[in-house]
Amino acid sequence: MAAGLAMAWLVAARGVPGSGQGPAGEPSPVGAVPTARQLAWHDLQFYGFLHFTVNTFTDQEWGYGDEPESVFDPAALDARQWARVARDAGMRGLIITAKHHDGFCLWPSRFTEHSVTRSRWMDGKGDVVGALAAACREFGLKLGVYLSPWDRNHAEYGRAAYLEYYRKQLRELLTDYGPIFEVWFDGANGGDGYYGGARGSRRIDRAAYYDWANTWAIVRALQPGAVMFSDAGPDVRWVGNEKGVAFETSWCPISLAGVFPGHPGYGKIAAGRPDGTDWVPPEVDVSIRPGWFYHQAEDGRVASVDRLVEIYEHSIGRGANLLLNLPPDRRGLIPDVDAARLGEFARRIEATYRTDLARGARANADQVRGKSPRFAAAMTIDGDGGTYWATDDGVTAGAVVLEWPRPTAFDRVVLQEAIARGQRVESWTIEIERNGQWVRVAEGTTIGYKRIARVPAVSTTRLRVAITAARACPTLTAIGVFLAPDGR
Ligand code: FUL
Repeated sequence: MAAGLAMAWLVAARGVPGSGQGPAGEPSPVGAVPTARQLAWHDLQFYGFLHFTVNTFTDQEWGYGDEPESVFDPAALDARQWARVARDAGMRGLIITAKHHDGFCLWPSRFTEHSVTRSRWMDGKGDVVGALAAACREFGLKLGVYLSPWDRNHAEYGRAAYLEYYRKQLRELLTDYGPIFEVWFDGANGGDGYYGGARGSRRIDRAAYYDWANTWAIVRALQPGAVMFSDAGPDVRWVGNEKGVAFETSWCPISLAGVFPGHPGYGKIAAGRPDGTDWVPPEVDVSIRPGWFYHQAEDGRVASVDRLVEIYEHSIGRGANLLLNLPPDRRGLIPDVDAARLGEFARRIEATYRTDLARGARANADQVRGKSPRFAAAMTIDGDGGTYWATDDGVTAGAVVLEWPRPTAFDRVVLQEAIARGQRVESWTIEIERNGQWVRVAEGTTIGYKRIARVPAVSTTRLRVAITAARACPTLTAIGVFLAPDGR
């Protein structure tokens, strides 16, 4: 398939201009809109990363590619423990480094011997990807794979033969392990490596060498439900940092023409833009420890519960998905301290978001699309992600007021747009009524799939969410109101 053709077929669907269905019909989509597979991905919100390979045993972050297979020797590897820890934390899936930059394969690939097959683990008969796939099935999690394009072990890296090898490995992973929800294409390339003994530096043309359009086509053919992650999407994009923070103003649309994984100017476009041509939402990848791989020296530096809550609110709370890394240790287990910390974090999140106080309120709006009950303010508090409040075409500001029979205390307000119609809201405010006056307690810019607004702990009978600017008539599918039990 010609690269251009493949590109056109792969990019996210665009909005259909001018398909207005009248004032009481759904608003026309605005700009780029998500595909069905992207909508399903947005709903996942939170899933885990597993960085595990020879590096775990050599104490490296980037293996050079000359590590003997025998170093990979976990004494008690238990993929069920990984899945249990992830599921208990509310994660919906796990993505594993099937192959990191060092080239060592965690599954018995038919195309190389540089894999678990030559390790001591299970006398060379083990398959980490297979064990994880089985554990994910058992624990109701989705499975994703990271297959590093950069391979510091392979003799042909930088030449055409390596690309063939890479694609064969990809086909293997996408054929042998059941449904894959996300394929992670990393953009890193540091140049030097072992390269089959040549030991040197190999430069590649990042824009051309990997011929991404035709690699992506393999994923579409073998796993049509999977999203692909890279700096250039085509389905999910990098947020631009590894610190656990999405942009305060964050647009799912972005213009990706000419962008490729590892693009040097990526930082400048990472926030997206309202008029971006492609719907490619951001994913926040961050580790629970300083490193991506396990290092004993970092056992005392596991993120605190407060830090994890901050990451959650700065990623999921800014319209992105959160990919939190939990590196297994040399035993082949998620370390006890990480598992315990994650559990505490999950209990905090659960306690905060268990009870949506908006459900006990009445909702009214100053603007309702076509004055139709289908788009009434009540749609924001009905617990149904398929219904939403909207205004008439051409009306780009409006407010929903929630009213409780008794004073209600809260410290977080969650807003969600009906993103299937495109990302529309440009700014919003949150006010509470105090002594007959509206007092502003929060304001912000974009919403997207979800925005978590922290507000000073307040008690009131009336809360007003105002959309103050939007690219077209705004939509809100949910307004949630919550109180953290311990005030944090
Ligand atoms: C980076 C890699 O170089 C790191 O080792 C890690 O895998 C991270 C998630 O992506 O680009």
